[in-house]
Amino acid sequence: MRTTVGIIGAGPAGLLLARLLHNAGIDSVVLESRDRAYVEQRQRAGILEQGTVDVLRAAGAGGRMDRDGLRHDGIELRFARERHRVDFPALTGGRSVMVYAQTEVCKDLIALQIEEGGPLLFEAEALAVEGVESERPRVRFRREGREDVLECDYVVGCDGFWGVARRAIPAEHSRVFERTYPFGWLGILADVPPSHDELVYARHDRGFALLSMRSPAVSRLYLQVPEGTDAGSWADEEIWDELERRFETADGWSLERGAVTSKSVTPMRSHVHEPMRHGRLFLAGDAAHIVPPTGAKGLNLAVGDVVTFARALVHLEETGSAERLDAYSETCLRRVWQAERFSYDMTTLLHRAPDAPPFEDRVQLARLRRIATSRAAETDLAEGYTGFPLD
Ligand code: FAS
Ligand code: PHB
Repeated sequence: MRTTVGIIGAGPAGLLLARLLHNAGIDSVVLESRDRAYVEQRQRAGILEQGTVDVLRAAGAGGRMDRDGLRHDGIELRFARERHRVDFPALTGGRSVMVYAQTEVCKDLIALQIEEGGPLLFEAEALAVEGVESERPRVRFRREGREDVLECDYVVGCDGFWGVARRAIPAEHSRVFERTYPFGWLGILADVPPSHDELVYARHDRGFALLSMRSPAVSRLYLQVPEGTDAGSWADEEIWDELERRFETADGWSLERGAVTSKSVTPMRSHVHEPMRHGRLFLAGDAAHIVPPTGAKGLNLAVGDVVTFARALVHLEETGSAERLDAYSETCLRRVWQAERFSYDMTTLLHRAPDAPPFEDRVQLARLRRIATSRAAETDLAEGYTGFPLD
């Protein structure tokens, strides 16, 4: 097989890249190791930044998002039984976010790809990326028990944290920056209308909690739990009891309970691989960087990377200049480190490390009170949350 851009992985990064290249008249082939049903039901992100919303609309993939997505103009911070709303448009000159699940973004992009785009091969596992320092990089992959080779001009690794692409960058050219956290998130989906009309981020002495949603009928909630927690070890009622404690307020707010339809634990880590490009191999999304989900940045960063790559390749096709492709890693890393910083700040602001000395608790509360009383601090959070501009 032969194509211009070989894309490994049909998560949001790979699918959106294929769409952007299709719209620019550039050939690509997407290899995805799992089947369609798995990719479309895998519960992950739920928040789209303004920039991501604009990109999906411009790519012709915004129809269902605009119909079913929920535009949110703020979030609520909760701490010491106090409530503080952060008004995004007022603080950022009109920016907001969209609650529209990653599963739905993937369904929309897969449907478009199958209808209009190039080949999207499910159950096609990339085994290795070769020849990245040559002009003809190849992806060796296995499908229906047979090995095959995809010859490309460029390979973009959109294969997530556990993918194969990153391994094709020689160790002597790689630098990894990592921070792990001694806790994870126990996440549930529940068939109950959300108990608040915007997301609620709660800092509590017993740990962090997040109220999010998937629709007016489906709630998505998260609890900070010790790292390595087995989701099955928490009974549903225990989860609701603990959520109620952590969302407690002075004004008697209450949490509606409902049937829990899924339960899973997500580990928390910050991870960046530099560079994000080696020869004809480019990394995008979780294949290059991971953020803890507290800042809702994961999916949005992946979108930023593939927009940068697509624009750079179009620039080469139109002008013959590879300057933007050559600046790909540097351009993306500037945005990645801002998102890493924001996600780290939100995580250390709202989670309680198991062995944290009481001094840390006081500092966390002081940081939260600063956000609640200082327009400058509140604006910094609102700008970070609604998203860093795509270059
Ligand atoms: P993805 O991991 O989404 O996609 C990579 C794709 O590559 C997968 O489909 C995989 O099957 C495929 N692949 C892997 N190896 C392959 C191979 N060898 N050959 C072919 N295909 C291969 N972000 C939030 O903002 N909020 C959240 O609540 C949130 N929850 C998360 C929960 C979990 C468990 C995880 C892991 C991430 C979560 N994130 C969340 C972050 C998430 O949204 C990611 O940032 C986003 O999925 C990144 O998209 P991609 O880079 O496309 O990678
Ligand atoms: C989600 O809805 O899944 C979600 C929302 C905000 C976050 C993380 C996850 O910060």
